[in-house]
Amino acid sequence: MADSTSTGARVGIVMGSDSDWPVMEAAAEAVAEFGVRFEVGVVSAHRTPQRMLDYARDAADRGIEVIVAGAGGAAHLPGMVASATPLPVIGVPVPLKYLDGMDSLLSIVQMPAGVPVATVSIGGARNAGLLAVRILGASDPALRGRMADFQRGLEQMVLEKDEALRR
Ligand code: RP5
Repeated sequence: MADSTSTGARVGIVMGSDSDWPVMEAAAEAVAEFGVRFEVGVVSAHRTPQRMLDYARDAADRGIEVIVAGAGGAAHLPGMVASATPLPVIGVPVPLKYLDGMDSLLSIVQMPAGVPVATVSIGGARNAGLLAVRILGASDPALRGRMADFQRGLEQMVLEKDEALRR
């Protein structure tokens, strides 16, 4: 992963395996739509535990403000990252071949009190990216304004679809 101190990345997007990328790419796309810099990397809770801890412990000092963490199956990455950083962590349950992602969801969502992970829906990487932007927008009025514009766009889209369907 590139050094976010030099890249200016504000959002860290990590996943347990490169096989998660087809799902997690939507988080990166959402963040990019808002012009927010991000970094992407594979950090496995089970296969590279030390790398995961190093990533989580260093992220804030490197300028990362929000972490999006996706994993599938025994999806311990988001929770373990949250245990080792004071930053907000958004968990994305990645659906695998079996169990339709329910295993991923339950592995991420049921955190012990004191260690929160904001869990999105199964495969909900786009919403994870949008939530990261909203979190940054709480202290960044320009970004908050872009999110409000985006929401008005959603509303307009629905109104146009209604108009096209109306009989
Ligand atoms: C998890 O195991 C990863 O997040 C991935 O969803 C799953 C399978 O990984 P691979 O065997 O495809 O590398 O840790």
